[in-house]
Amino acid sequence: AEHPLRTADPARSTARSPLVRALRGQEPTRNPVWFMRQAGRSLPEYRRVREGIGMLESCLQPELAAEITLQPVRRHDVDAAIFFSDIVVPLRLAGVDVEIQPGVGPVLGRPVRTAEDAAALPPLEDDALDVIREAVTRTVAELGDRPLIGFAGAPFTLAAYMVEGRPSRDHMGPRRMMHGDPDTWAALAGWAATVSGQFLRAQLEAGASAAQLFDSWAGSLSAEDYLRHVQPHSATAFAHVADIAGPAVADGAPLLHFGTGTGEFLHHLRDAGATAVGVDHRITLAEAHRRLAAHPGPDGRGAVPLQGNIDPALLGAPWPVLEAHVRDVVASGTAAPGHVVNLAHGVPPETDPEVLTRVVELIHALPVGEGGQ
Ligand code: 1CP
Repeated sequence: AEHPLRTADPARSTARSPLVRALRGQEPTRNPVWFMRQAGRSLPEYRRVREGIGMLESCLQPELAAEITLQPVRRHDVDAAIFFSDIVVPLRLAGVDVEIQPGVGPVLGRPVRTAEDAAALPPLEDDALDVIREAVTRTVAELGDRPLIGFAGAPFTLAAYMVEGRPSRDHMGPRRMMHGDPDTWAALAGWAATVSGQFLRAQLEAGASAAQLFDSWAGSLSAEDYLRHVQPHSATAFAHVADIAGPAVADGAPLLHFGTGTGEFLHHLRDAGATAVGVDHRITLAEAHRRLAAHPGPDGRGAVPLQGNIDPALLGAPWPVLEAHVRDVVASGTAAPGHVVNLAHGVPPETDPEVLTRVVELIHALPVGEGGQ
């Protein structure tokens, strides 16, 4: 039976939005821009509504999650909302003991280190996702023509937290496991791919117009390890929505795929099943485009729309320095068949929100497809 909260309508007016048009390689009416981590600690209105409420608890209150999702849209006039949630929310909904500790990030009560640990991971029951469907439904009702971007953590990035038990720098645990105990790795990454795919599907079915898979830490892998041990699992996550979204569906919701430090294997991110690829600050968009075009995938796709890549470090620079950088990014993006302007990674918490508003105004004022001068 159809779930009452499954309200996705392929004819929704978000199809004409600058974000969706750019991601489909169509000319947008203005340069679309949004920011990873645009909701959150940089906003005083966020700090106010979050007072006394834990991070994961706030994600599981639909009214509050919807309000926080809308805050940066109201303030900055960005071209999309990103659903306020976290990559570990599906873990919590499955019953995994996970907490988000202030100033630290995700922490697991019982890290996954052995075959027994991986085998004991509980399934994510579909009903548990109703709280997510309700938050998405409330959010899209307020957004009108502006798209909501759903998201999930990719299997490697999720597994990085699950093996280490907390944030780490080198991700030695999961990298050691994929070589030393490949069966346990496959079980863990397979579980993560399934909950990630379920989380994506719930958001798209409830009305998100696009979705992004965050493989934030994939840059700690070699291209070979990514291709062999990680890409198949990320492809499984995307496969959960491949009938309603992504490159194989005409007018399907665009699927973005992003990781930091992944410039050496952007084509592998594309070939996991993404419509468009996010780029960090380490290479220009023109160079990312050149690399993708030079490495067509099994489905024949080479160049695809790009997202990025304003260096968050420049958000605190004097305005003329930041302005010149933003103009360069927009100009560089014209190489690609479509460009959604974003940061190269998340908004740093100490960012002055007025700077973000000014960056959005600048990007919207620049001619479409022309960038700089
Ligand atoms: O109390 C708080 O405000 C905690 C900070 C916070 C916030 C605002 C965390 C803890 N998560 C979030 C929300 C969040 N997380 C969003 C939605 C809002 C938005 O983008 O506007 C999204 C998309 C995420 C996704 C997320 N969580 C990623 C992928 C994106 C990225 O930045 O690379 C990752 C890696 C996480 C894990 C996580 N959750 C929180 C923190 C501080 C971290 C990173 C920890 C680390 O450094 O490893």
